Amino acid sequence: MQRGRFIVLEGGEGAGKSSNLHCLQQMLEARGLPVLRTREPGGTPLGEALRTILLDSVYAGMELKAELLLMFAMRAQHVAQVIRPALEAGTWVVSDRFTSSSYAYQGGGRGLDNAAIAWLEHFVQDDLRPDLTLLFDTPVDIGLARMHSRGEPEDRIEHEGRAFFERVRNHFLAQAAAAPERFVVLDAAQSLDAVQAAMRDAVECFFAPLWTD
Ligand code: T5A
Repeated sequence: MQRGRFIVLEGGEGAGKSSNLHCLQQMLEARGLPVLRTREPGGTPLGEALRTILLDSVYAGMELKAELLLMFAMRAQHVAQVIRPALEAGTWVVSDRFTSSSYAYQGGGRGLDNAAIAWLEHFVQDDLRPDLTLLFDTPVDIGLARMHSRGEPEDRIEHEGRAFFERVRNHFLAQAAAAPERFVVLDAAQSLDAVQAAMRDAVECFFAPLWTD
């Protein structure tokens, strides 16, 4: 049986990842592929419980290293319980965020050491990496305006200032520039229809060698 493929949607707040996830799932299913949709923080009962803690403003003073370790505790469960078994069973996994978010938020945003994040990545994932990361990139102001237009209370991380989200955005773009063979950057400031069309083209193009075999 052929191993499934692992696609991750990344980007800053309000970039439109969740809005595009369903469209990606439908596109893959239309090709007859089994698809599992998941998210981080979350993805398992333990991960969803940790998500509640990570995003709860009650923990506003959370130590930065505690935040990073909770992200990787959540991920260890997600990888072992959900992602790796699905891929091994031939299922395609599409995830709203994964380890690039830890590099961008805890590394770029918080200023934690990249080498520590890389060590945790290897410890938790061994050689598991996304086959393709779709980076939904928007100017910070647009993302924050979309986020605020939903009228929901800000969570602990959304409460950060503009400079934090600029660092996050720049770190995502730097990751994509450093690994163009597994990142595609999408201009997510366009209309949702235009973003979805660009995403479909990017995915078709990336997996064309696999699909024409
Ligand atoms: N985090 C996560 C870390 O710090 N480290 C980690 O390792 C991980 C995994 C997760 C938080 O955790 C942090 C990052 C986050 O701060 P979350 O609630 O999952 O929290 O946060 P987000 O993933 O940012 O979720 P958002 O819902 O804020 O962003 P999305 O999913 O990118 O945006 P979406 O699709 O919900 O869209 C937002 C709004 O914009 C509209 C939508 O309708 C919606 O109202 N919209 C558009 N409007 C116009 N044009 C478009 N093209 C649009 N696309 C979407």
